[in-house]
Amino acid sequence: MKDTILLTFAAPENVIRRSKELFDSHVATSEWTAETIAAESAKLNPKAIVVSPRQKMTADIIAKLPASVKIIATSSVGFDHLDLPAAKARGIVLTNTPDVLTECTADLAMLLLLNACRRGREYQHIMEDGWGKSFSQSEMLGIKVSGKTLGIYGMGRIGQAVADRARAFGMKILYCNRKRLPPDQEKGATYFADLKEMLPHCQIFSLNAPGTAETQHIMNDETFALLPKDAVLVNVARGSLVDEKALMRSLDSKHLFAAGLDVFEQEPNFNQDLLKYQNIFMCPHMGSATQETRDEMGYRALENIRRVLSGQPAQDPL
Ligand code: 8YV
Repeated sequence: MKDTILLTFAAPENVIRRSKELFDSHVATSEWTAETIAAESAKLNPKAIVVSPRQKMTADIIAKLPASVKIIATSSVGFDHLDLPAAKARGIVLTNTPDVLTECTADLAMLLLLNACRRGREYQHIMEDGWGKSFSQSEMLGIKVSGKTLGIYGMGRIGQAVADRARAFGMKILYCNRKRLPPDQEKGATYFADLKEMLPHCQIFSLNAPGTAETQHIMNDETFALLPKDAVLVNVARGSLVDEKALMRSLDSKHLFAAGLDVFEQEPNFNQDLLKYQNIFMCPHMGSATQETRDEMGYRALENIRRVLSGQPAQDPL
């Protein structure tokens, strides 16, 4: 008999197909709330639950899960929505999906970087309004990307993939990370142990660290002020890293030139004041949103479940 699992959000077709091949898989047609996950689990007694970052698996929710649940597999690399100690206390294995989304998330960081520097949002609006007026050689100018100094906060897989792409644009790479990387991963980038020492050198600054208590509002009034004038901020990590009110103040004072954001303090109901800033290029948390990557993420979550339910160690334990 196949093990019962819950797929608690509208997963890609290929992932649903694979889940049904492997398991007695109950699939949500739209994203369940965490409360619905607890209620459906109490009814169906699944052995595994697949979740996504918008479903906050707090200690309260985890306490409501039936004893049948052996693993919660998040289809994401980030795991700030999972209460690790609460799951551990109940003997529930938690897993994530690293590696498979590295490239697409780094691609999206470049999309944000280029659009923020080159005024993509404003150009798009001009075209949508019919253009109709020539611009002089001194109007609507952006920031040259090639040759700029890019600072990366969080030089894990995604940070390194952003650095690889930026090198192709002739950018100089600085990074701040808990640990200095070995030379084959550092690839000539300059290490800073202290973010505050790195910020004054970052013409473009990319956030690539996880959302934790330590990184909460790492970008605030003080740290924005440390960036050089006309710096550009890129965030594909977590909205919690940026104090959005401080970001707006920095844009208001014309200290920051622009920002590219894929993630927000509140999602999906983000602070609408951000929309007033034509120099913020925004995406609705789409870093991993390609057909190929979303399939790979789902497969990886299912593989973690398959291993754990067959008595093997998970591939990606948290
Ligand atoms: C989400 C993400 O998984 O992996 C992460 O940490 O934030 C994304 O890849 C994706 O938005 C689906 O919810």
